[in-house]
Amino acid sequence: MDKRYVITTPIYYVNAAPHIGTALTTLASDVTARYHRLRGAKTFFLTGTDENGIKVMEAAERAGKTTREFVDELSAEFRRIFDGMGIAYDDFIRTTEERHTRTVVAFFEKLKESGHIYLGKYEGWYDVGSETFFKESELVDGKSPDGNEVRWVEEDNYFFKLSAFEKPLLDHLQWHPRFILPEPRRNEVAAFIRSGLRDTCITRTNHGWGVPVPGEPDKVIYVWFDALINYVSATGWPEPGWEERWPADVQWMGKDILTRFHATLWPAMLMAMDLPLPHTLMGHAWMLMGGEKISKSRGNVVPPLELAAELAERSGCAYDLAVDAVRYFMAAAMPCESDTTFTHDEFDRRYNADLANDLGNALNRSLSMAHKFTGGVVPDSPVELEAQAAIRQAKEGFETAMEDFRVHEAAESALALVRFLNKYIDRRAPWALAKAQDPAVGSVIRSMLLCLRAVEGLIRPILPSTADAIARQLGVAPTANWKEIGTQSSLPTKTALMIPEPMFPRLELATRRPEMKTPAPTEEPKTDDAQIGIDEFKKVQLRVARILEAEPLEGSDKLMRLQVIVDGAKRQIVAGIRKNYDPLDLIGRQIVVVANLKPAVVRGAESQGMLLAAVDEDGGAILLQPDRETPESAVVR
Ligand code: ME8
Repeated sequence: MDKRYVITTPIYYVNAAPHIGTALTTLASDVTARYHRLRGAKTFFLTGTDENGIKVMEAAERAGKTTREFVDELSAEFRRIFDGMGIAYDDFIRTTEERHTRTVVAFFEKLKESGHIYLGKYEGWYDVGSETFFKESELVDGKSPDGNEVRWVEEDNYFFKLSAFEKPLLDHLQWHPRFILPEPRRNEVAAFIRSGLRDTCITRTNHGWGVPVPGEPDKVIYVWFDALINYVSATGWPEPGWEERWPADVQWMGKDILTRFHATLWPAMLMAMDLPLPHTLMGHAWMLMGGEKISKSRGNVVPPLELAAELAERSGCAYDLAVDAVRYFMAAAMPCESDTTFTHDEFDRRYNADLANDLGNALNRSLSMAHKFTGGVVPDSPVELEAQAAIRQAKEGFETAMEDFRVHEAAESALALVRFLNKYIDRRAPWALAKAQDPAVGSVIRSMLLCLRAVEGLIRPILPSTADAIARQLGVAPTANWKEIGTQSSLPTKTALMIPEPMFPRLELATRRPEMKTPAPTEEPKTDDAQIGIDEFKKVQLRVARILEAEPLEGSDKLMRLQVIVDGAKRQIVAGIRKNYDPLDLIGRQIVVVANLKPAVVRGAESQGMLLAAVDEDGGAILLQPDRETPESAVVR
């Protein structure tokens, strides 16, 4: 039988459409689910929407809709966005569904029968923002500890005996070091529990929108008590088969809802019900924008699919790959212990550096060189040991990172293999081996292609469409089994390769979103005829390029014909540097070129750009090159 693996996200309040903060947890969960599916597990990946409570009812009122209309529309919007992001959930639960209400009622009744729930009187300060009661002593300047407005509430209500679980919870934490990750949050949770747990009021009187208390229609069940039960409602409990879907292997969430709710109330409820506890609660940090948490209530939201559509338009990449680029950004920037800040500049930077340059060049160079030097097929030569070692290291790095749910480190491990591949190509210089008719060229090309195939497998949980595109260009089926990654049989010899297709065209500064553009100077500086303004200079696009091939141009004793790679594509440049340089000195070097010069024909050969060189005493060329290794196609200014 297949191994099973259960992953959950929080269920999201439907008080506004999802943004990249909300989508962050769902994406991390999706990467986890896709990774375990590749490892052969039968997954149950659950997400959904939290549709009860005052917060949702008030948002519906503000929108001028009935609560029912409002929750239906917004829940559908969450689904649309998650589907659009390629979130392959196995189930989507809504707390207004009958299957959920039924389970909540069964939970409530069972806990009442077993004496874990009792009727009492509640007086306290209620924070609608977080749907939580606070003591007078917990308020800060008359507001909740999160800074929300509070209102005084007095009601006859049911209480859950949370205080009885202080010791069992602390014992569980002690015996299960992986119950709470990342590690530092475990101490926060233990400190919170040790500071003392009070019984929790789990019903509200006359608050309208929620699951009614059985036999007492004037009361509804407190939204957090009801919401947490979603994880069990979706399993079909108590019907047979629920054990296939519970306990969760990992429950992903933001740190805001870890300590009080998922790490305290939730396991206590499960203990009271005699149900097993989840293996791990993973509480990641926040994504900030402008110094604040990105949140629906703060209004500083970035909608993920708009970000993708805008990227596709600005860069010219296919929409499904732009969605992958957003997924990649979220995975790579995933806040773990500490918060990270989202900026559009950082999003662009990562796109250019990691996807356009590193991944784009690795794919383009590997396939182009295989076409040039081994006839467009995977050669039948041994894979070099250093390539095998790099693949193994990246794969193990990915696995270790995923073991602890460190999605950002897994992404980094996959990218490390891409970077290794680019450096390996520079160092092993297959063009020079081919020229010298060195038989090692076959091994180098096969090693490059196997690295690319391994990259395809490793990035698959994060960038599924990109992985499909790479597999297609390699002429093989998508990696379907994690074990195959890095094996020589995953890329059979003689496989016919496709001509590389550019996937992630570089973003030009000029295509930045309008608010990102550098403001125009208010006053034009004075110029004379010999001087040019900065705007004129900016028209010249200078880029770092890498020389892939070099050979003397026939019929000229001064000119050299170079093939360089710039902006992910190969170009020919004809330059008068033959007197000072030997072709073999040039291959693999980084130089600076004018990238937007109109092509010209020089001695019968087209030159698609110009390189920059200083002029020596005899009028010869001294090539300008960066003083350290530079990201491919870096802008020079
Ligand atoms: O709390 N950075 O729902 P919610 C990182 N319904 N993660 C973020 C984020 C940000 N800026 N903003 C939101 C609820 N999140 C309850 C949950 S579960 C039984 C009930 C993510 O819509 C993060 O996972 O307020 C956070 O915990 C969750 O969205 C809160 O979603």
